[in-house]
Amino acid sequence: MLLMVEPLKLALSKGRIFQEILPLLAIAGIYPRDDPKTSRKLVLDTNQADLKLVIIRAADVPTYVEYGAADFGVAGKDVLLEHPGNGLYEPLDLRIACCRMMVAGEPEVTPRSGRLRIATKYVHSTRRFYAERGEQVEVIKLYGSMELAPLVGLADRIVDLVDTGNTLRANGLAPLEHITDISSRLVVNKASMKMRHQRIKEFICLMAEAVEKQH
Ligand code: PRT
Ligand code: MG
Repeated sequence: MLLMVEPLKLALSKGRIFQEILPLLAIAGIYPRDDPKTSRKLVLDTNQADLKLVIIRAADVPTYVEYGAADFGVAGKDVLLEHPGNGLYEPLDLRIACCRMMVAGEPEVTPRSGRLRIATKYVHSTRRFYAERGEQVEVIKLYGSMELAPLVGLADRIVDLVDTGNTLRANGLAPLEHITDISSRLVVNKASMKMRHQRIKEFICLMAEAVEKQH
């Protein structure tokens, strides 16, 4: 009798993480059968019968993996820092989708006196950064377009991800302080790691080799 094993599910976001993981997967001999840019499918088959890709929002990856809806996933460190707790293993830095988390603002403007107001999607990282410096700030949660906040007087500063710096420059903002370097990490569900140890270990090793080959 053939024993059917559930395929492993790897959670990925479309966009830059999907684009940048493709070459690593290819080095590991893994090829998706569909492209999420052109397909509306959220579960993609690969050339390996026991591996499927599930396509979800970047910020949802840790949740899917923590609850075991995906066995493992790829998430930016920025996203993981906003998802505290120890519900996940983080065995590998994939060194893709790299950027920096930074404080930015209008270069010539001295902020109002009193508490600095910081607009960001990264509330947890921002609070921690200023708390470590013993500085009292007011953090305003936004879901996107942070660059607008200083221009319309919503905030004195923003905390955002910076790659080329073009987005800041285009809005008359400049990077002011470096908080941390960001790259994407492989995260693994704790139960899956135990139950499907052999197969997941093998995948982690293949990906680790691929990361080395790419650098
Ligand atoms: O799908 P959705 O838009 O909701 O999710 P998402 O925006 O988080 O996805 P995506 O694909 O944009 O980002 C996924 C991951 O890529 C992030 O979680 C980061 O870990 C990583 N990454 C790397 C970046 C950048 N570089 C980056 N530059 N994510 C976002 N940006 C944005 C940044 O927020 C700013 O708006 O790009 C702009 C700055 O880029 P430069 O080149 O102009 O400096
Ligand atoms: Mg985006």
